[in-house]
Amino acid sequence: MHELLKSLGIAQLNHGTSTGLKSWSSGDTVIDSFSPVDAELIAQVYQTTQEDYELVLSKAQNAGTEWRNIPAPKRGEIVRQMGEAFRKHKDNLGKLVSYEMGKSLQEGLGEVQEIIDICDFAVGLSRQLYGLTMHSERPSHRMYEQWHPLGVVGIISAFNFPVAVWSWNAMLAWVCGNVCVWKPSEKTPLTAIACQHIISEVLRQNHLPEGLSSIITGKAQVGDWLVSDKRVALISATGSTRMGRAVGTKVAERFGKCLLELGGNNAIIITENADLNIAIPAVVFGAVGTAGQRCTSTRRLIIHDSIYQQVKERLVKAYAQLRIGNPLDAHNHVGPLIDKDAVRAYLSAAAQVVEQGGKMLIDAEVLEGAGFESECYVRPCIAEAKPDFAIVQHETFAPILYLLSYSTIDEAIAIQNNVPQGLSSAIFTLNLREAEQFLSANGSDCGIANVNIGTSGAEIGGAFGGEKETGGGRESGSDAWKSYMRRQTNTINYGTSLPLAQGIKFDF
Ligand code: UN1
Repeated sequence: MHELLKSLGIAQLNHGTSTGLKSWSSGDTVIDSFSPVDAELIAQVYQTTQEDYELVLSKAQNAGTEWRNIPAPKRGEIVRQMGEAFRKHKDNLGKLVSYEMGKSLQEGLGEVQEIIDICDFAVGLSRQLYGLTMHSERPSHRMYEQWHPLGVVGIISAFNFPVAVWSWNAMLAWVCGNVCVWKPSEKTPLTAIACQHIISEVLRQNHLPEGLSSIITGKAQVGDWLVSDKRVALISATGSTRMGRAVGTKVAERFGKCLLELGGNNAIIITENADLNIAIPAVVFGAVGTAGQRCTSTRRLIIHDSIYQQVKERLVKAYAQLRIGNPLDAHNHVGPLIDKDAVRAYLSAAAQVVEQGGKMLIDAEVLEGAGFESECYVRPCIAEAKPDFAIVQHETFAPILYLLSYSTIDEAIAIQNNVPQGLSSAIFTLNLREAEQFLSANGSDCGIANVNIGTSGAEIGGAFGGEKETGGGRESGSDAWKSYMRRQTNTINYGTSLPLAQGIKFDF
């Protein structure tokens, strides 16, 4: 591990050895980063003090003035170099993501691939920050709109995608001419520091100010400084609905901009016309992949009653084949939960579904013994439930799948929509009418609606986010870049008179 950290520019702080991280802080309080894989203390990271925070913000503001004057395609060139740097570090960073967060190595590498892909996307975008031109109603007038940088963008990210979600925000924010201050989850600070090292190297080589990219580390208090700070034009926050509600309210109070990507309670509808040979693997991947800790994880399965029994049996059989264990071993399908709090939430949800009248088909269990010393490895479980159970309405960040049944497609769609969250949804059907109804205005109310693919694993090219308690924000592809810029409408009079709009006369 020491070698891996060193290759990413991180010097270990534990066991009294010296610091490579001191530059991020002058304080004494440290955050421990434990791996859920084997309970090892990977390293300790200094927590940002208020003094550090002030320094970070003033450096960010200064860097912002310089950066916004560099033409967007030139900013794109810097982001291109960042993408190259991430290509170079893909293996080591992917491994660190897997070890610090506990997701499979393949998924850790996949996250770094998302960074590389969004860099490529952002490079192209840097020549496509288009505004529209409108026809003025007045003679000899031209009207158009342009997009300007916002200034400082604050990024708050969650432990489950410790690097990819940051990059969706940061790479777009940078080509749009902003500077970024990143507060990563206190559960995964090292992967963030590794990214910062990779970015700062590129900035140094291009003689750009380090304030273009900063990290602040710590718990909610540190995030609160960022959220309440009028100098931060946009807060992009990923995490729980509870966190998003607090952040959204504070940012709204100061009329800042907010991009929220919060909880999901994602469902797959399996109709009687589904191809079960693709539906079953999609459900299993969606429900147990990343140990059920994606915001897009499949939590509810809405099954037509004519095939309910068959789907249930096939799922129980598939779950029996799952291998739970060290995520760095490619042989395993399911790694650990992030920490023991997450294990407690998993056990509590499993108990609640039974209390509320549900039936466990595969019981909740915390695995013990060799290889499971971290006490974070849990058995993915399946419960039969009813759509309106309080626990089914709630997002539990763990591999618990609720089976629900329906008899008409209208009922299935109503069940899918009848939760507070609105991130991702899917239908498995070979029937055109069912598929189109699901995608229509009367269909799924989610930000993501898929046909014959599962709820998780979105590509970077589409806008990512959802409705209702998911927060309404969109990140990553399509025109999500517009959230990182301010729109200005310009009207230019190149004539010799001053005609007023709406036919108003003002003679004197
Ligand atoms: C998240 O869990 O916050 O669609 C993001 C997916 C991933 C992103 C998930 N590409 O599952």
